[in-house]
Amino acid sequence: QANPPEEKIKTLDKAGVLHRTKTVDKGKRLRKKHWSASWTVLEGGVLTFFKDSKSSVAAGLRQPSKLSTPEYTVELRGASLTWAPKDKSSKKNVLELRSRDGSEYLIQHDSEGIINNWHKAITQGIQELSAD
Ligand code: I3S
Repeated sequence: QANPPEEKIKTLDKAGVLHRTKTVDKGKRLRKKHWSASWTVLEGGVLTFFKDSKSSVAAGLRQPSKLSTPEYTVELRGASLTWAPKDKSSKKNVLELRSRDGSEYLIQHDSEGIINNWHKAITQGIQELSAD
C-alpha cells in the first residue's frame, strides 16, 4: 500500500560504515582531523554519523530506535557535496560535505563503488530538498 507523503520523507535512503572526520565547525577550522569509522545513515534529508561503527551497526540493524546518540547530524538542505581536493587528505575516494551552517566534513571509503553510491545518494538528497 502507498505510504502517506510525510512517511515517505522518512524512508531510509542509505546506511553503512564510512570513515569521516569533521574539519570545520560553523566556520571555524578545527586544528586536527580525527578520522573514525562510523555507522552512517541518510534519511529524510539528514545525514547522521553515529559515534562508533560496531555496536551501532548491530543495534541499528535490529532496531533503529536503539541506536546510540548521533555524533553529528548534517541537514542536507542548503548543503553542498564535492570530491575533496588532494590537499585536504592523502586518502583516496574522499568527499567533502559543507553544511548550510558552515561546517565541513570529509567522508571516505576505500571502495570506489561504495563511495560513488554515497556520492549519488547524498547529491540526490541535496537536490530533492532544494527543489521544494
Ligand atoms: O591534515 P593532516 O594533518 O595531514 O591529517 C592527518 C592527521 O589527522 C593524522 O593524525 P595524526 O596527526 O594524529 O597522525 C591522521 O592520522 C591522518 O589520517 C590525517 O591525514 P589524511 O591525509 O589521512 O587525511
